[in-house]
Amino acid sequence: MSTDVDVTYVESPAPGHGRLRPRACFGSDVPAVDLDGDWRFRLAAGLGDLTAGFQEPGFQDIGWDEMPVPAFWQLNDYGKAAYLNIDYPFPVDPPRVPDANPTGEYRRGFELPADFPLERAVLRFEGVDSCFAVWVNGVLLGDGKGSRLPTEFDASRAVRHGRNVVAVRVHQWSAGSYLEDQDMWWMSGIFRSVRLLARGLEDYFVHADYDHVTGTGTLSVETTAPNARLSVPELGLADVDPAGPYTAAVQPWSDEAPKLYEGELVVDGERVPLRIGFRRVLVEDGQITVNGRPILLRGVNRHEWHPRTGRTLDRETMLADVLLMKRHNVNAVRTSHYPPHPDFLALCDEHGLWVIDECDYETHGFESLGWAGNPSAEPVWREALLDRAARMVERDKNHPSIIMWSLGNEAGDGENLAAMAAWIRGRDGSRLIHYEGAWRSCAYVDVYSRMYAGHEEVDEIGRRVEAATENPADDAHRRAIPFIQCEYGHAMGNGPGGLRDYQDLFEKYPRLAGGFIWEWIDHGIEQTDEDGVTFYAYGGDFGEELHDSNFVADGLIFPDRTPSPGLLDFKKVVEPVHVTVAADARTLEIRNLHHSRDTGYLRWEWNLEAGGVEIAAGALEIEPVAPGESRTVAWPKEAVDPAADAAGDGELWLTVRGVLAADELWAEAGHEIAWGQGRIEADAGADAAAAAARQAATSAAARTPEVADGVIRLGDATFDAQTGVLRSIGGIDVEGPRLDIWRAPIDNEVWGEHGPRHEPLNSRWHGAGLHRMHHKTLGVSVAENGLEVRTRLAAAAVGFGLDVLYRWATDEAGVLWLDVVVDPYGAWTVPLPRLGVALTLPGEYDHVEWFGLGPGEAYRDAANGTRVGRYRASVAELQTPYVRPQENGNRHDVRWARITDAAGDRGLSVLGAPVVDVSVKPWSTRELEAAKHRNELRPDGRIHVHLDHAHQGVGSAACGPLLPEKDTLHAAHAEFRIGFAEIDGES
Ligand code: IPT
Repeated sequence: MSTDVDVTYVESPAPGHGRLRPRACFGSDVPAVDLDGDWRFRLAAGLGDLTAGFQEPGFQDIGWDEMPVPAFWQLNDYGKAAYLNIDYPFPVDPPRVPDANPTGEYRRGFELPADFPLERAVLRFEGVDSCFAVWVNGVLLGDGKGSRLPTEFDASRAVRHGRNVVAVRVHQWSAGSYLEDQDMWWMSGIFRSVRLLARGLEDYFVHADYDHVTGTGTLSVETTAPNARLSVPELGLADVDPAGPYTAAVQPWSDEAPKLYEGELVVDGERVPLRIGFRRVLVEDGQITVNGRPILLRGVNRHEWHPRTGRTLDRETMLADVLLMKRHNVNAVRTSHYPPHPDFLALCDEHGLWVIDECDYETHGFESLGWAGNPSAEPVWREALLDRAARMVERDKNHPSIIMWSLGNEAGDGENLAAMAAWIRGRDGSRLIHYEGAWRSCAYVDVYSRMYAGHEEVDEIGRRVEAATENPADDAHRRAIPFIQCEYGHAMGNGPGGLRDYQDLFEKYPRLAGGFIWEWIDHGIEQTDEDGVTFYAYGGDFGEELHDSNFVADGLIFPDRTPSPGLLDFKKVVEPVHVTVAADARTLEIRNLHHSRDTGYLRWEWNLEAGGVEIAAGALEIEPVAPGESRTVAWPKEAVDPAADAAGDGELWLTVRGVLAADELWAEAGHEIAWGQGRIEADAGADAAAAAARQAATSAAARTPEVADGVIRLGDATFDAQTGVLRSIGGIDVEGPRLDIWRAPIDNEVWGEHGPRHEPLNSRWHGAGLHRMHHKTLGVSVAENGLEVRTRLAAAAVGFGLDVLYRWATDEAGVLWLDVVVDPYGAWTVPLPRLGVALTLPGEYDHVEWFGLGPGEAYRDAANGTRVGRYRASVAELQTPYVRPQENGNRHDVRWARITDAAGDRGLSVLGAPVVDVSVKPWSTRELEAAKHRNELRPDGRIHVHLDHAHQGVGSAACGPLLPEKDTLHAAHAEFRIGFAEIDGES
């Protein structure tokens, strides 16, 4: 017990005590001592359990455990991470927090060399979650809050040469927690670096403007030191007064050409390196312009995440994010929902990404209270909020990549937000102000920002015909400013779908400046099961009292940073250069959507494939296309006039790819940026002849079924005479195919539209029994030209279902053709998850080769990242390991597939007529649906093959609009055909 300790700061709305005023984060050669590494640690259960005198240098911490800094204690054997999206994990009774307030007591010794200037000692914390107090050698320096913001204390009166002891008390919960209700794991500790440094130059502010009309840059560096000198060799500035202003012809900074001028400030012998980017950000004619040209944000929302270290990231991980973004045509990041580690911003400056830097502020849990008591509107919180805004702006103001300051996320509305905006405007007029929660009036923001608006609404906004706001003055302002979707395309699990439709709108209407996918990465926590198999934990896995399950896993990349199919889809959708391969005109159109880069950095390659086999390839010389321009060129002559015999080998496809001609900082030469594909139709006569031949082959059934011993034989296939279900094809034992309409529901179907307005599809489907349909055989009839099986498919307790007719016939080539005719009966009230047939094969047929879209999974509304070709993969490789198992791995528009053994010479051949969706799994839909984590899925010894006529789209309804009608699969009359043949290498 330690009643002598003053802990009133914990529940005080005040942002801290004893702190130095905020300033820029910058490197310098002042003496500094890195305090990262192992600290002594004890976790107290609450304020009643603190260790008296732990801050004293002589305190005996022998026997205390060790805790790494930077790190979260919940990821280092103390306490448990907890995931909640919107709700607070404690009673909403601000500023009070629970008695059970785990408090980390940290201690470490460090040496200060004899030449360290003690009078200038500053102790700097880059991030401590959520509240802390600091002592050096037993002297209290102060306390702080604002987890993702830096805090500095003057340590001069406490430090000495030789050995020192720093002690930090970190509280899991504090008044500050009310301001940090972001949708993420609650975790605590000193999670960013700690340093003791000698204060030198206090602060500087680079003003580097660019006039695109004259090509002139204007530089002025404000500093807190009157005697500071500036050098920027490339601009011919040597040892000059930083204030300037200096003008020079410069190359501007942009996401595409992130030109940085290296410079240096020198003050009293201290050297501070500068990286200067010249640019001008404005709203002009209702558009966001940079350097005089409109920008289109092809963005992602990025939380800081690593599956082992949480929001503690090393530079390598930050660089991995930047490189992955750049390589997938992402050009913008919103740092949802807090300022990231400062190194990330430096990487954005260097590699070129537009950044919305967001303040560490969210109070979403007040929404369920009707926003009563919301800190955004309560005077008692104003100081804390202004403090947060200032600490973000001061820390990050010298990064050219930042084009907007965001006040925070989901914090309702109120005077304090307007005050933050006003303060920021006064301090830095060179950037725009963003806050989505102000969308109803947009009174104090520069962009009209929304989240998850559906396509129709975005279209209305693009046309400036959206519904008016209450106040006419606000309405006039809002109608005049650009629009962004700060969140859209919720990337939870399988999906998002419908991105192309959004991008078409963004590219169509000048007012629409693009958007940011929610979100970049799944925040799964890496775990290993008893068998040593890795999986990712999500909400509820740590026994939380309240949690939001796997809503924390909704990124474009998996926790280990493997791109999900969603990222590949997005990469194609947001290509900065559109390549249209027009088959009718035999032309190629190159449309450059870049902000300022011409296409001269791309090398153009083409290839021609027949049935997925390359028959010609080459390079194309295309004159650079200026930004905003298009150019149409002729096809390569080999494609205009393909070899006469080529057409016989299947569909002819011309693929044209724009790849990096030379290495860039973020990718090597050859990296693909844009591509287009066009089918070369064989001449009409040949097509007609081929169609006629196919017709003749399938209608002229070569064989008549024979019935004997409870078995029907048709060619080399056998069927169960009772049920009419196929049992074998040649030597392959099969079960099915039978009609199948069920798929393991995806997250967008489990969660439905955010909020209570719609019952999620999954519960409607379960209510209708779609996951437990029964087959009823109505009749099996053998005719001269084949077999006909009539069945009904329906669930217990309901009066609706599907009439299914299977017609089997063989052709002269020995192909077994199945025609399926489906007719719904009764009153259907739900769409179908899928419509196709399912069968199983022996486990040895665990490889698939196909001709169709690939190489990755694709669904009707999320197929942009795939192209027509011939592909091969093992069944294991065909699975997409979503954090929560669900429908995945579909290959779309498949013309033919061969499901074979590893050698590829025995198995089943499947023919689309003309196409079929194919997914092949080592487990059943039932197992896939039941599994909560990927490690729970184990192959069951059979190969489960799904051949679908159609799938319901994937959409993004987990947090977004319902699936559009055009992507919905209704129960309706349908007919489709699939061919089967045995592949037997020996025959
Ligand atoms: C929106 C949040 O801003 C974001 O942090 C995240 O929670 C996302 O939803 C869902 O994953 S808020 C939502 C109520 C629209």
